[in-house]
Amino acid sequence: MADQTVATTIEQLLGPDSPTNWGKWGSDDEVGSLNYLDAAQVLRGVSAVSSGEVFTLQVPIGLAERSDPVWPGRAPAVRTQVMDEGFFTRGEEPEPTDGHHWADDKIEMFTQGSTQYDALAHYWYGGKVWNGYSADTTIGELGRASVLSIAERGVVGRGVLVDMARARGKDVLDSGEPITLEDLLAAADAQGTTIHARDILIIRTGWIGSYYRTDSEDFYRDWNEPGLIYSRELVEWFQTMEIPNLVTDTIANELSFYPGGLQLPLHCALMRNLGVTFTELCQLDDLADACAADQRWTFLYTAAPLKISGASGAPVNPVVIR
Ligand code: UVW
Repeated sequence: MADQTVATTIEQLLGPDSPTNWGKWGSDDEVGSLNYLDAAQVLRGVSAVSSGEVFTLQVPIGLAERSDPVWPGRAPAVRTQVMDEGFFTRGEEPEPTDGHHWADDKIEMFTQGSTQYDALAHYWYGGKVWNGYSADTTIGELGRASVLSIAERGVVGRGVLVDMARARGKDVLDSGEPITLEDLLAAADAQGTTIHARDILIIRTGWIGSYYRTDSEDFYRDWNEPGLIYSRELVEWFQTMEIPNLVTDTIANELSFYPGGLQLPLHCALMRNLGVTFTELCQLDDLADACAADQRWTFLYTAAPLKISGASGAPVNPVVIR
């Protein structure tokens, strides 16, 4: 009879021999599977461009009419106007003799409070982060595998979009709706898309698009984002396919919660163990519509998060060219 025991720790779920790429790119590596994106992959991405359409995947920061979507516990960005015409009108700023006026503003936000790259050392278990670095290297700032390394390198390659919402005939997947490896491959197949080795994998669930059509109370009720669900086969597939980057339109790129109290195990199995970079919270609806219209699901994907030293994540506005 199959073992029905429910894992209560990440270590139990993944097992002692979970696939890793630790050491594969040397003992100092901080960008993991992005190493797969060599010049040949850049050119393969460029060769997927045929119509010249451009799509930007970041959600807006600091919209006046709607606060930014964030993982519960994080606060939305606050943009503050620190200088504008009003300061002169109210006499709070001396009038410059040459007649110039100006505007300035500042932002307070979580580095993972918008469309973002996660640093490879963002999430861990067992006292070790990506490549085996000690979890102590995260104290105060990420001393190893911070987002700065990803930012300095940049990400360019062939992107492939799998539209799971469309495949299931929905505008948006339900709260807690899982995607298995089998589901992913079947949806790609139904689109007529082949996922090739070293493709940047982009999965649309419709989730973030739905945020802007739903009131906040409904959006966060019974919080459990839909997405990829952990299985050993899925992790082995990512490793064998040498997937460098997982991009989705959810806040955390995977099904949030599991029985036994587990949260986000793919952050551990893919990010910590394989060095797969995560791009989260993308707006994919317009891109998906364009892909569906002409049935071309591959393109050039380019991105570089902000260069924030020691950070566990950084905002990014990925650019796709079809
Ligand atoms: C969490 O860490 C909860 O999610 P993310 O990867 O979006 O930052």
